[in-house]
Amino acid sequence: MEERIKLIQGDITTLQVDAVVNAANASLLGGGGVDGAIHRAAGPGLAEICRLLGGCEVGEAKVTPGLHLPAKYIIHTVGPVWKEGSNEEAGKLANCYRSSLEQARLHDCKTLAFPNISTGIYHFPKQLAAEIAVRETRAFLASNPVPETVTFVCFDKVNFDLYKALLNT
Ligand code: AR6
Repeated sequence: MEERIKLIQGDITTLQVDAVVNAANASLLGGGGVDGAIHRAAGPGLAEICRLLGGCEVGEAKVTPGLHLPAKYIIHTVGPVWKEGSNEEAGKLANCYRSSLEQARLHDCKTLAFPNISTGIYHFPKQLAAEIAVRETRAFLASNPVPETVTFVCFDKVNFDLYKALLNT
């Protein structure tokens, strides 16, 4: 595998990295899935901070402190809801990865971890989502020294095996 890309199966809230990415919704006020897990682990102060951010557009990313997480920052991005591909979902998901990587760079986050954005409650097809995540991350790392390493954190075995194949591990 490329030295700067890592793959693990597990819970993103436990990672000791400079920033974890949250698969949020446009309100940024919390929800289920990884968003719920991150809010629970970070503590109630996270919702208070998020309330001041005024939401977030699909494909964009906003940064908060990690609060009680081991991670220093949380980069909240909003993935697209899958609607049979008719709504430019692929381009919007690519924007999530690019925006999050750019926020990590701007905050000098040397280590960054991504969940599999949009592949849970938002039903984006896992294979296509993994291809977009790996392609956008490789492209960004090829032209930027920070982040130094990106970890894809897969919660489920299906996603883990898809990433494993794409990353040739
Ligand atoms: N660590 C890492 N990955 C996780 C964790 C965890 N603790 N928990 C779930 N996943 P989802 P979405 C995986 O549904 O599809 C929320 O309500 C999960 O297995 O969390 O982008 C938001 O507020 C899946 O592979 O996010 C939005 O309303 C991936 O994280 C909506 O869900 C993403 O699944 C966003 O939906």
